[in-house]
Amino acid sequence: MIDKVKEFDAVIIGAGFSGLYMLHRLRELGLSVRVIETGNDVGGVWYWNRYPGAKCDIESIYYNYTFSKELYQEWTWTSKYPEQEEILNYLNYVADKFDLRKDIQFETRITAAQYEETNNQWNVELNNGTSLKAKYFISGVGCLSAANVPNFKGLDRFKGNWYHTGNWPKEKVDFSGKRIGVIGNGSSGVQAIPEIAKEAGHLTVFQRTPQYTIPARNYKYSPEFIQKTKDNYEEIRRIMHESPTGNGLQIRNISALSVSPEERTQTYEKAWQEGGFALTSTFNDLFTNEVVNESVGEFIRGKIKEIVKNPETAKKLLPNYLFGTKRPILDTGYYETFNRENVTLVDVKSDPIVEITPNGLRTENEEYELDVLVFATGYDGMTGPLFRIDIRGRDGVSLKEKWEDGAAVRTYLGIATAGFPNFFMITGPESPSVLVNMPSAIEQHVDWIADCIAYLNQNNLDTVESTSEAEEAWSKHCREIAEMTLYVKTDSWYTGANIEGKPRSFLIYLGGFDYYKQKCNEISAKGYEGFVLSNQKALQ
Ligand code: NA7
Repeated sequence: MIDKVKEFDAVIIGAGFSGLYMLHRLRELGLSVRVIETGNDVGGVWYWNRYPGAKCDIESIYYNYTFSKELYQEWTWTSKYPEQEEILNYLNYVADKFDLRKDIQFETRITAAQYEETNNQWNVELNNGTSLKAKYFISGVGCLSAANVPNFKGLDRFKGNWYHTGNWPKEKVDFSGKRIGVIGNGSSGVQAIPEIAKEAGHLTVFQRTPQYTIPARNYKYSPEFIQKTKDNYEEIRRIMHESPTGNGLQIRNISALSVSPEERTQTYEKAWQEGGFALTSTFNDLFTNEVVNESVGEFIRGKIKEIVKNPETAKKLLPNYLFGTKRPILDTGYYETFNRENVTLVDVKSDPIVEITPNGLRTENEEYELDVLVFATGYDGMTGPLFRIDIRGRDGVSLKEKWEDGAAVRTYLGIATAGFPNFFMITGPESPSVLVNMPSAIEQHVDWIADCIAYLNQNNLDTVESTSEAEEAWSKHCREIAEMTLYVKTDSWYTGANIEGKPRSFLIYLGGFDYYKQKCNEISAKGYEGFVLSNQKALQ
């Protein structure tokens, strides 16, 4: 049972991968901590993303914590790409093992938080009308947790049930024999569509942009492989914490232009057969050279034409944006699903959705009768989850006001922002976050934040705040790197283009996780260069 204490050393938002480990680290330092979680249990995105087919597309042996060797030895993953339920079980296991639940307040949402200069504290307001005080206010909101339900006219009049993949109910949704519509075909839609098709009476997929997806070719791990992984714990941890991507993926250091077109195609074919992200690691210039990028795009388009029997449907499925500039997707039988008799593909770019009707959905040219509507329409990424809380720093200025024009998002290392003392963001905007292995990024941020707080305590300090100059330089560095890549050339959630009215800006650090970590370590080794550290109590 959560007690009635109202004042803490730290309040953390969210009990996902970030919040759980942050709680553990701060408790180890002897701090009093309260985690506030909206769901009724731990798990974060893995608590909410229960849609059929939901799984992780990072190898399970890397998609976990490595802070505890014992935990790594105790937990056994069943397959290469873990399903949502297995990851949720893992996070529950972690919560039990480290006795974390006693400091987590479930079914509660943080609505607002203000920094109070007079007492150098954060006042954290909850949706139950109460509030908490904390010296440190730490966000573990995640990068992709603010679900985007497009503002379609008429949704409130729809007579059937509708769901967003990122906010899926705990009870099983019954699709059997029903007419289902799925809007969206990013990672979530591509995972859900083949599973829903198996059960539905009829499935209509409303696709705005055709996507590249690669077969995951998931498989069960053998006991020998698992044992070897556990024996190699130190090496796994090293890879997760020292590689550019934070996982085992290694990009071959060879240009696609240095080999013949035949050899290039053979290489792509071999990687396609291997499955997973092997294709993205074939050459070192896939994401920097448009000619090379087009060669892999053409290869995948060839595969789609081979797999999908109806030429009209195949044509609609052919993507033409630069491969990899939207998040690459792994699938299990996605293109094959369009060979099923109970599946129809509708191109809503050429025939846009006009409204949701009481009985289904209407495009400019057609009306579709539906019993269930599934929104696989993604997220307001990076800033979305932070903006859903009214976070205010010095002089009552809100984060939203400070970053009002999206191009003006300014952070130092993606961890802190000037004017918001003692506020830390785990995998915030302008950190490597979602473009590397999330658990690696999370462990590194949590460790850095915990070390920073320990440093303050050891040095009789109580306040840390980024300088405007440091964040200006960091943000400029982030933008300059992004501009050198092909990512900025495509509309995606990476650029904010998926959210109506959101200013375009690339909010993920692309300089490599290894370099990023080194930079963070250098800054802390120099006594937290770019931050102002002080003892406000002594000054008051
Ligand atoms: P994504 O990747 O943002 O995909 C959202 C999908 O929804 C995508 O196909 C969108 O089409 C489509 N969409 C969004 N809004 C609309 C409207 N208004 N009309 C029609 N179609 C729409 O989200 P996911 O949940 O699949 O994946 C998010 C991340 O989670 C993923 O990258 C992994 O990192 C894990 P669009 O392409 O914008 O034309």
